[in-house]
Amino acid sequence: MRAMLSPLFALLLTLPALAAATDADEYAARRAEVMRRIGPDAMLILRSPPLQTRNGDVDWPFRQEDSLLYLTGLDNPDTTLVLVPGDEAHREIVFTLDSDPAAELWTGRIPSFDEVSKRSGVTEVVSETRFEDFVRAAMEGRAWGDSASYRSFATAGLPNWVQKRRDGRAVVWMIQENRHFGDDASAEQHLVERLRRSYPELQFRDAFPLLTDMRMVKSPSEIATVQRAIDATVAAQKAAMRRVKTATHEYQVQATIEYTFRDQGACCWGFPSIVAAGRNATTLHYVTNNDPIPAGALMLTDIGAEVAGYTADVTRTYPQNGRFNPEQRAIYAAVLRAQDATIAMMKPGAHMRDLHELAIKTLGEDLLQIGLISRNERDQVRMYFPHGLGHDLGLRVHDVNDRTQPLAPGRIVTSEPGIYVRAADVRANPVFLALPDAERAGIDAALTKYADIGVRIEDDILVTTDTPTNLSAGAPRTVADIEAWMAGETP
Ligand SMILES: [Mn+2]
Repeated sequence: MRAMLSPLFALLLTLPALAAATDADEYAARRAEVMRRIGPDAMLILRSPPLQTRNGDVDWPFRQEDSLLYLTGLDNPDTTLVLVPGDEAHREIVFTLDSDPAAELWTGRIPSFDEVSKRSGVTEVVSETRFEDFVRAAMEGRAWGDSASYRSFATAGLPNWVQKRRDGRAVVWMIQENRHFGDDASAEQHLVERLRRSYPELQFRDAFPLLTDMRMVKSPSEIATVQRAIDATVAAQKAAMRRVKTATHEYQVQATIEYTFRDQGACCWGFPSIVAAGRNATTLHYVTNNDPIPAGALMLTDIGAEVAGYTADVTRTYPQNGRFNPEQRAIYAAVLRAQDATIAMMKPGAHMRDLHELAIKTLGEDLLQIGLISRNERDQVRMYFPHGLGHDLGLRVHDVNDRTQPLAPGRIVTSEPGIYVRAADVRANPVFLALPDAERAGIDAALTKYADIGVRIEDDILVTTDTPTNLSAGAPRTVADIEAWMAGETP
């Protein structure tokens, strides 16, 4: 699969780093599918999130709402998409920022309406200042236009829509995931509440499940974009494995990773880098990355570059000095074997929950051999592997998914088993404490031997009709490959 796509990648690499791999026709096709699903009585409204203040005059970097990006490719703030499948003249409208030379002096160029139209494929592009007027005009059967006289004499802007509203058939679709009320209410929530008060006959539907269903299976252009993010991440893992040999602190390895992301053309990370040395690797979401790196310790780097809105998510664990010691090697081999077993099963029809159970059972076999558990029982394994096996990957690092659906070709999912030996936690665990004395004594000895070892291995797997494709296979993964790469024996 990688070989097959490589001419496309060569082409993509010649484009500016942030250019979307998806073209306007594909965005148009996605919107057409949304309109087919919501039907002629619907209006869908998707809005950008507001800019968030970091402190003083400084904002957090802007991130477009995922589904708005998915349907338009537009990554600017103050963007709204409206779809009205039943009104021929205004089926698709984008509201966006006006050009503003005074503002552009400070914050950079605002794309012209023409550029917005070319990128998204939406022909009707309108100033975002007219969105409120549009909503009122649509609901009340007025025209909406630039001048008052135009409004007075023109016919209704959305004649079908207003009739459906009066008949009680009209349905407004908005994303209502993570809905908050009161002071935390989103702009969407305020709009819903206002519309509900003014037009009690309107119906409202949450667009999130529909968009989740569409976004789960990735198109070829999405797969190519995720691969670009993964390639930058693989390069960062390889650089980190070499850097750690002379680094004294975690942040130096983090710097090498994030330098590589940018150097490879990724905009940024898709989630904060986890760069954990020694026992910090047993903290699942360790992100402070400030500690010294003990000599010979294991280094765990769980990282993902982001390209055109899509993120990678790859974890590698490797010894600071380039050689696994016997205890590290034993734990590593167990995690690798569980990962191999689960990746092989990532085929159409499989359920992630079953693969999670497979990982628990496989890890249990080795944990029993190692002596960290006394019987291969789920509760005992969970003392060392407390998280899930994996997740979908896409516009979010934990991408939208419907857990009732089995895997299908075009899904990209991670496999990330781990073993974390937190000896004090295990000794205080009710599962451990309930064991007979002899079993506890055996585990206790193993805990001392393997204390503070944390290993996670994570790859990004494309489900196909046949053998699953490991999109992140370029990052050394076996003990032999990691040691050879760190020794500089492999290019
Ligand atoms: Mn992950």
